[in-house]
Amino acid sequence: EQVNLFKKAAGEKAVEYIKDGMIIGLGSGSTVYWTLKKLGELVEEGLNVKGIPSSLRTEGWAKEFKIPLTDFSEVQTLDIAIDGADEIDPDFNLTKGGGGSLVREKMVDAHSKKLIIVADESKMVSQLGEFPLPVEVLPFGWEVTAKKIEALGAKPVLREREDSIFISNNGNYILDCHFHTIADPKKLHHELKQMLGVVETGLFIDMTDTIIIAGQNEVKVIDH
Ligand code: DER
Repeated sequence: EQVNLFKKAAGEKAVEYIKDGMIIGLGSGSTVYWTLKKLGELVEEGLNVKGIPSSLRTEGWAKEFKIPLTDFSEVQTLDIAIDGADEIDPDFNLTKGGGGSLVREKMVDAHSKKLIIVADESKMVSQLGEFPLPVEVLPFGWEVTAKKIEALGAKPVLREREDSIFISNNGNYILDCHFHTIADPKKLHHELKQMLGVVETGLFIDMTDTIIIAGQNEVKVIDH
């Protein structure tokens, strides 16, 4: 339906930033799917790039689209990362992790010279927090970790899929934390990050260079 057309338009637009010889951070999610599909067409036409996938699902799509892959044993700095988001605030801070790939996404995005976020207009918010914040936690003692997050004012819900506990690509659990509003995302990220048992949060702070937003009439490119 319409939102899928917006995702496709935003995802495909990002390919314009990809130049021959680049090492690309391949994000995760249904919007980035369209970036990967379009990139595969350019690779078929001779574009010479390599990508590091930020999830097993993205790795599968990259292979399907014959995008050559590499990894951090070969490169430590990527030229550009293209990723999606669940929420984008006016400072370009993000909530991510809806798809459960936030740790590898942050690893890929943080080591790229430029981070481009592709999204449909529904992801733009005035303040982060309505989308439950995904937090990746160690399975060992997750109940205690959840209690500490609760003390920060959230209702943490252990993510399940098909009646069993969701396991991330890194073998960890994800708590979807219902804060409702996050007034200071940077402060909350640091409070969570230093908690014993927390692996990583879905708050991507001060990382985004450009957002590509598709809506009713247009695809907007906004630099930070
Ligand atoms: O899980 C993630 O972080 C994804 O990037 C997600 O935030 C975007 O998913 P979508 O493009 O399928 O909406």
